[in-house]
Amino acid sequence: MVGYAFMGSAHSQAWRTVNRVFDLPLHARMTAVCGRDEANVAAAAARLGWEQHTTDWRALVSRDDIDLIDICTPGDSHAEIAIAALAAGKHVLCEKPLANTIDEARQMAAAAERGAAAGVRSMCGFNYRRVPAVALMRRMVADGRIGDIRHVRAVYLQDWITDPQFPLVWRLQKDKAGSGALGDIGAHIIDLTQFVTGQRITGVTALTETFVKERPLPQASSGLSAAAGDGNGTVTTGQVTVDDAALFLARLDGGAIATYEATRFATGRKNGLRVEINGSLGSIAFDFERMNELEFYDATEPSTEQGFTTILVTEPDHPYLSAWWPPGHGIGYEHSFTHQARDLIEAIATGADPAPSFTDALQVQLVLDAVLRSAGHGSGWTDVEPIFAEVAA
Ligand code: SOE
Repeated sequence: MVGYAFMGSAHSQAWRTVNRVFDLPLHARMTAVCGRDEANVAAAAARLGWEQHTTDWRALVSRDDIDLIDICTPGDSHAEIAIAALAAGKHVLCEKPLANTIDEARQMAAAAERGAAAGVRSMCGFNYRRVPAVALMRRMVADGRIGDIRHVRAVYLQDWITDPQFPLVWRLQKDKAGSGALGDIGAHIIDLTQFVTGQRITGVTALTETFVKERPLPQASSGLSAAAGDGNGTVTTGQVTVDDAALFLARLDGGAIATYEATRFATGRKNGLRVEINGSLGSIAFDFERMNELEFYDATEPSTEQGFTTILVTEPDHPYLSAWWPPGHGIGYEHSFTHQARDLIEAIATGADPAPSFTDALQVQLVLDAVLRSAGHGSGWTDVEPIFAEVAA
């Protein structure tokens, strides 16, 4: 694994757990973790359960006893690491968003296609697909339970940078993160809604905003709880180069229309990911803050009995859940990463191509790009570029 901060911890938890919960044909061995700072990566290896540590990711990629590279770094290093790993014949799991630019994402998707032809698997880490209620939502939509989809309404609301004194961490720097709320959390709701509906976004009209344009530099390049200043009382500031919030309307290729909102300024909302889909025969809604539940409205029921039903998604017949606790006991955020590891291991073992592929993640990147282009041109209608240039010709 390369990187060991928030996502690295979540992935490590998954690798530690996956074979203890799921019966799989392959066993995950946590061989080595990589980070730039020797002392910190050594401590992380001990804390997270990795056998060895290194400060050189290239050393991991060239080792014969490593089969899979898990990339949990900021977006500016995804492409280089993933392409080198795939070329060396390693399977790759890469955190979202896939890359910082479309060019990089295209190169990664091409490397993944070449890898697939040689039996090398790659997957992008859109973990919310693996929440059982979301997987059930997709199954019910595919089974026609809500009929033809008309509306998709998706929000992802956080508030961890509302304080203007919160420091300029890497997620607020375009060269490191590619974009702000849009790529970090907007990418999740783009992927999730496309996954659930089976429809893809074709065009958008968008608005972005950066409310706080300058922030104190952080003590260290860290994550969601960094401190400002140099530790000696001196605080210098830097420019925020990404969006704090991104809103857009979209059309999907199956005829649905959609609204999306991704913001880090929704005061009081910590990880408010909510998606509602309205169809000709019913509606279905998911709220991450109640992640063991799904709301379902069945318009084919007698009018006297219609109403939103809350499905408690904890039954063994629900996706992933036969491996966990008895009905009603519930699961949490980290389980989505364990399910992600499960699905990837199974794909590697069976020789299947896992989803979301790098090409799927490239398509999300193309939507992000369309949003930024629209926002940069007075919110004008902007088509999402096709994945394959020749398809457009
Ligand atoms: C920060 O906004 C963050 O950690 C994202 O990077 C993750 O993808 C999301 O799951 C939670 O919030």
